[in-house]
Amino acid sequence: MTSPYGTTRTRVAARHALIAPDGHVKSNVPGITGAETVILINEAMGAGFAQVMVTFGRGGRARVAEEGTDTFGYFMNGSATVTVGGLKKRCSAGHYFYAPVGVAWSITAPTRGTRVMLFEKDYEPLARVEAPWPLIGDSSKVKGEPFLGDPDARLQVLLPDSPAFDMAVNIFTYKPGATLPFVETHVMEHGLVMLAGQGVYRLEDSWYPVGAGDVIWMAPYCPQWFVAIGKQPASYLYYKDVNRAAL
Ligand code: UGY
Ligand code: MN
Repeated sequence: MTSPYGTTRTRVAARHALIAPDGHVKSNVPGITGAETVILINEAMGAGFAQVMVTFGRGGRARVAEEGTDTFGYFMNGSATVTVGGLKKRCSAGHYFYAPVGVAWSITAPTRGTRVMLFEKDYEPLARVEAPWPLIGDSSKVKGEPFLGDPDARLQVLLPDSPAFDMAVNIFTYKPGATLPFVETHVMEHGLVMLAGQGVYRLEDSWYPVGAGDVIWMAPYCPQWFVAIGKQPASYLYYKDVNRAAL
């Protein structure tokens, strides 16, 4: 889309980034064919993980052999068949999968326009802790719990809260006017996509209007806060590195 005078809401700063959909440029990624793939966040930005959006054409597919990363995929729309290790399921909007390090996964037979958001991380094993296991789930079956006691800001935790898992992926849904209760500053890193609604995100010392389709990177210790605005609830899907030692 052309914007007059070369304007965009996109901003890439040293410790955070807002990537608006108008600036997307696709990449060819090994293992993914018949799709438009956009690498939204990765090490080149300064991040410790990758966030990749794949939009499939008819006949498109993703086939990834065993890799050194763990991969989480979330269906934003459309439908396709997912295999992870020995699991297989026809997935549609709101379904998700997790492929641990060393487990092959695939997405095949997508309807045209099927969009999947991937988060990839180099897995950090822990001595004497079991390996994480493959999963295919449905976010509509995951209960939203009040965040720090606020029933207007609800959190759905999509992956098991087990030391085996070194990443969390959650959905946060806010009623209009609800906020993160304080400006968070923490060691965990985030990659985020707005799924619905709108609001204002504070990242470090800047405030950004955001809406569906916007992607945000927050480096470790990036001060962060959100308020939902408008008449509809706002929700976002986000990644977080978890469960590992300080040193
Ligand atoms: O899990 C989190 O750190 C979450 N409360 N952060 C966020 O929504 N920016
Ligand atoms: Mn946070």
